[in-house]
Amino acid sequence: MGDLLSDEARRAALVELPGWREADGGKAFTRTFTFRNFNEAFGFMTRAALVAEKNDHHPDWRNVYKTVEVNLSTHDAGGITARDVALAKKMNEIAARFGI
Ligand code: H2B
Repeated sequence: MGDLLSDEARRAALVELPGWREADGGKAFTRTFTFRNFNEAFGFMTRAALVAEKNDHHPDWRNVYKTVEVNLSTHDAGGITARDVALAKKMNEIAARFGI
């Protein structure tokens, strides 16, 4: 599953992850994406879901109309690992295709 990132490693990772911040006392990374409409929000989720399934690493997320609130953590490890950083990066790339 990979090792939990140190406080310092999490801070360094967040510098490379615009829009993301810590949540749950440092056990999760969170970002709320706001799209133009529901169609784009769900399009983002569809693409992100395929990446998540391919890597067997899945987001906790909530969609309300055109917003998608994402919380990432590695459940098996009890916090943030490199796998969460990788998924967050990928989600930012996917969102960028929607101009976010
Ligand atoms: N996703 C996340 N975010 N954390 C996990 O620990 C996790 C997962 N574990 N997806 C995976 C699936 C595990 O349950 C399977 C059996 O590999």
